[in-house]
Parts: sequence; structure tokens; C-alpha cells
Amino acid sequence: MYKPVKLPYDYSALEPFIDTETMNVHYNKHYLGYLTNLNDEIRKKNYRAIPIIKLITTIDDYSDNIRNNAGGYYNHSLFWKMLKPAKNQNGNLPIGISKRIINRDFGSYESFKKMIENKAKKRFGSGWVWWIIMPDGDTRIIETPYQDNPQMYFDCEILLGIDVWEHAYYLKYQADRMAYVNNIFNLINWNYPNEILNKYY
Ligand code: MN3
Repeated sequence: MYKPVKLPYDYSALEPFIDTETMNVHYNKHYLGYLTNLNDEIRKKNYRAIPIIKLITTIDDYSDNIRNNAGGYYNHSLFWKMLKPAKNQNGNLPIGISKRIINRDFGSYESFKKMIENKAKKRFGSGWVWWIIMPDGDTRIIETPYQDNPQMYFDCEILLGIDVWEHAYYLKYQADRMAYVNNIFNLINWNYPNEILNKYY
């Protein structure tokens, strides 16, 4: 059976940008909910619990129920590790290889952020915005609906993912998705993409 990733910080650690109650509900209700539903369905169907990445990359072979819950489980398992506490605006700025590749592929950190914001704005309804790396080392930004992710569509690795479901921000930001997206840049754990980028460069 699939197991939860432990939250690598306290529920309150991402304040003031993400509030304690949102983290509590997001982790315990939404994330653990996807996990429970996924395990229940796998058990019911007598499927083997193959490595989650294998399930994700062959997801078209499964029902929508498995797709949504496997995606929800996998995406959030990554998402918790992609965030890192910071108390101030610009507390976590790109460092090392992330900084170099962002400048190479997007011109500057500012235009990288702008591109992510535009994708987040464009995503009608629930979904995610992703920074991904292709097998040839090229990086790009895409958005996906619901709990889909780019690895369900084509061969790539995920460098960063931003959850733009309302449950990720509504308690604090209400309908202002863009204020949330703007603030989440303060919380990026750049060690996460750096580790992946270091395999390519
Ligand atoms: Mn979520």
C-alpha cells in the first residue's frame, strides 16, 4: 500500500504566506484523503501496488478514480518537499543550478515568475502549474487540469509544481489566486529542483 510523505515542517511553518489551518486541512483532509481512496481502490481491484511513478506514467490504463487519487497522492507528495519556510518576501531565491537554468531558459527570475503566473491565471478551475525538464535538458512551464501531472502525458521530470486548487489558498486568499501564487514564490525549496538539475548538468 502507498504511504504518506511526512510533512517536513510544522503546519504553522509556512506562515505568513500559507496559514496553519490551510496546511492542516490540505495535508490531513485532501492529501491523506487521496491516499486513502487510492489504497482502497487498489485493494478493491486487486491491483499490485507498483511504484507510484510507474502508476503515474501508465495512468491511461486505469480508471478516472485511480487517475485522480494517484495524481493527488503523487503531486502532493512532491509539493510538500518543494516548499520551505521563509519569514520574509524573497526569503528563498533561486540558487545554484536553478538560478543558472532559469536565466538560460527564461531570461530572468522575473520572467520565469511571470510565466508561471500567466499559466496559473490561464488554468480555469482546479489544477497545477509545473516547471519540468525534458530528457534533452530543456526546461519549460506547463499547466495541467485536476490532479493530472506532466509525467502522465510525456517523458519528463518535475522540477517544481504549484497547486492552484482553491483548497490550497481559499481560507487565506479567498478568490485571489494570483496573490497566493505571488506569495508561494517566497516558499520555494530550491534544493528540490537543484537535485534533479544536477543529474543533467
Ligand atoms: Mn492540493
